[in-house]
Amino acid sequence: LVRVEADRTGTTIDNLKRAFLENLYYVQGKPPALATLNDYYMALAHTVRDRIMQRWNNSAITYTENQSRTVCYLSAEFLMGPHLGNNLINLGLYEPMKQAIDELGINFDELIEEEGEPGLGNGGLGRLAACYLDSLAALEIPTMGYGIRYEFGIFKQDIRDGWQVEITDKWLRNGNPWELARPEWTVSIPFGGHTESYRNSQGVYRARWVPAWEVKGVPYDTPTLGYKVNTANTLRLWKAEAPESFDFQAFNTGDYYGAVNAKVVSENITKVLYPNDDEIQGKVLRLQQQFFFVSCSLQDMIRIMKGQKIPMERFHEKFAVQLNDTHPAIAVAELMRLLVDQEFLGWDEAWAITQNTLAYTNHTLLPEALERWQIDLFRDLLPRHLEIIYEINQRFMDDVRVKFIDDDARLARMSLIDESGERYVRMANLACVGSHAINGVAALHSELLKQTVLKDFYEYSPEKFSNKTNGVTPRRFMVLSNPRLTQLITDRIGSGWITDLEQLRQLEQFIDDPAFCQQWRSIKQAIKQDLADSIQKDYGVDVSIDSIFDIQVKRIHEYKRQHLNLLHIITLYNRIKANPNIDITPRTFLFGGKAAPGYFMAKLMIKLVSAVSEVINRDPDVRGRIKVVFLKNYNVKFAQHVYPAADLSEQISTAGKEASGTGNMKFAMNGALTIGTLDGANVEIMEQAGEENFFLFGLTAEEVRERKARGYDPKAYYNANPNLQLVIDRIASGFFSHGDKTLFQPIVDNLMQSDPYLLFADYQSYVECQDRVAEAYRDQDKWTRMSILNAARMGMFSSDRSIQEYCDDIWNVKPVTVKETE
Ligand code: 26W
Repeated sequence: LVRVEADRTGTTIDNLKRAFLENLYYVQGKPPALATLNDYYMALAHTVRDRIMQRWNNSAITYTENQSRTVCYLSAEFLMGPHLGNNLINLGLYEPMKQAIDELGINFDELIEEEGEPGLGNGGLGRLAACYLDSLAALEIPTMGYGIRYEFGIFKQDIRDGWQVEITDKWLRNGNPWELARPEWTVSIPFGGHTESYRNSQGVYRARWVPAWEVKGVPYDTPTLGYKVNTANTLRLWKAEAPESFDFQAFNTGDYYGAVNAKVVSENITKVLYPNDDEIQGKVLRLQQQFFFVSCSLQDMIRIMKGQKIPMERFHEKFAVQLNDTHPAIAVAELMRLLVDQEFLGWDEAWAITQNTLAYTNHTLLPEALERWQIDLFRDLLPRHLEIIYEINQRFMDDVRVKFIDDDARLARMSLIDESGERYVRMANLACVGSHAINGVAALHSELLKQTVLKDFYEYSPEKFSNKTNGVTPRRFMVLSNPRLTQLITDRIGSGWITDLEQLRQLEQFIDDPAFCQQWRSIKQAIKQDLADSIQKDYGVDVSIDSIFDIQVKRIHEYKRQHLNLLHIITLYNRIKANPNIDITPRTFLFGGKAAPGYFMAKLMIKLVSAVSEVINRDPDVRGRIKVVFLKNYNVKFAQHVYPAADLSEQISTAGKEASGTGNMKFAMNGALTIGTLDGANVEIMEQAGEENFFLFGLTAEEVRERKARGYDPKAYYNANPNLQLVIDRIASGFFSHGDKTLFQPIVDNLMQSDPYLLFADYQSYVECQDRVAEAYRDQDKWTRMSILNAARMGMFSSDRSIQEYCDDIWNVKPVTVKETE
């Protein structure tokens, strides 16, 4: 047993102060007189990290000794957000640490704000992975998160002249105090080449992959703490490095530049996150990334099995591997290769293990986002995997043929290979066939999956399908980001809600308590003031906290319909222009979100928000009653300031398009009301909150389908609706673009000619609903009651509930308590 001095891990205020100063001196190498803000941040981070280590080591020892069944969450993205505050919350040290730092005369909140974030994800899918790691640790489930350590994460967004500009995200520039490299567990990843068959010593034919090149995968580990438990799990991210032998070989033959080039090519694999969360691009580098991290992770699991002397036949008993969308779906073929070619298991046994190990979560219905790889590209990179996929497919097609006799069309649709034109490997089909469980991420989405993109697979194996409605962690998105509300709630109902969010229902008893309602309201106002101050500082725009804070923050997408929001804003503006003395409920419209760099329409939508804001914010007729601001570089860190400040949450995607949404949940649990369509998890949010506490508008998914089948004509809506006409004509006339009629023409033309996301069909319903919002806000007492009821009824959207369902229904895994030493 190692004894560690109080200075290293003690938690009294004096221990913390001394530890902080020591870390400043010995880790940063600075006396206070020379320390920068970043030095202070780093010293604080190390002080926190020292207090994590014992939990991390004890967890590792416990899991090893008990050979614990372990969840492996495979995800190409983990959008973790800043670690410092979250770790302090989970350690239960936030308040003491704040006191210690403040007593040293250093502003603690400034140090929290100093931390950047590892932007290793695009949006919903990556953030969900991070929430799930938090809940897995809170529930004491042995877990490994496996992913990619991108050198550059999602780009930093600047806005210049109203346009998005992308800046490289050098998140590792100042060092990363939260990770430890583990070079001793480096693995080797083969690529390219060809396959051969050979006879083993018993004379049995086996396949062998003779790769053309290889790269090294080096693991970097970050601890993920559970809330006030001793569990510290691991997020293991892989960095690609050139194998040294490569350099030496080439160097010895005199090809120095060839050697350097090989190094560059290898290390490129984990250079940058693909910033798309919509369309697939079919780039070989992305397939390299996917195979790289999947192979690293599966080889790591095999190493762990061997270390614990567990026979390979029991792989599925040791590990439950979740595929976060199809990005890691190559795991189906790679696990087969490792078990058959490397561990010499028979095909049938390996296949049973593979299916029992893997499970697949689908996150999107958009057909353009379904991953597929050109056969030639796939074969060049992964020749052995293509053979394995053909073998899986042949057996699978035989099974389908038996179950659905004489149905060639079905066979063609279900085949792992798309042969309708140019040939492709279909990753969703591969994931379905290789998994024992398949799930969608909200009730509606899971139903639509069964009726549309995965229909054939549902009919073939209905028992594999289930729904797991998404959730978010209340530790980061309430306790950390909204301390004032947390305090108020805890004062009334105790702190049990933090790990059992259903307990928020106890707040319902206070909706008629005027003191409580007053406190609830003044907290919201105070938070709005903080955001208003930062908007004034960063954008020079004055916003009133008595206006409705009406917020839409999420990736910019046509299906998410930020431009429908704009149509409403312009409608209000037109009303003011027609009648400057009109009585209007003041509103502050806030937008935030990144557009994929190659997504022209999304970038033009950002420009339109900026253009509209410029006109409206300075038109004297408006008299400040409506304001529009595009908040640049929306990320997790900024999100934490945004959700608590919202009055109204915009969740206005075309019904049937948003798989779930998770921002919708973060808003509602912080007391925002939602204006939304019956899409994704909005359906369940409304069910929970009660229809009377939710602003519903728009066509249902079913109606959208019918409308399109019947032949949708946006012009008919335009011709029939003078207000809509006025809005569209304003944009088309160049009113928002200094007279330039061409600038926004692509948006206008798109809406007038096809309107694929049915903005025009939903316009009237949306505007009328917004009028109800404006009316409701005038009755502040009523609004506050609705706000409290929303928060009180969001218990089911804790990621603890989601994870419990995954544990029970898919992973079959139980908590393992980690004991405290000393
Ligand atoms: C290959 C390009 C690509 C990249 C990422 C295609 C698709 C994706 C993701 C699946 C997109 C994504 O983040 N989906 C979101 O997942 C969230 C978590 O389940 C849901 O809440 C969102 O509704 C869904 O859009």
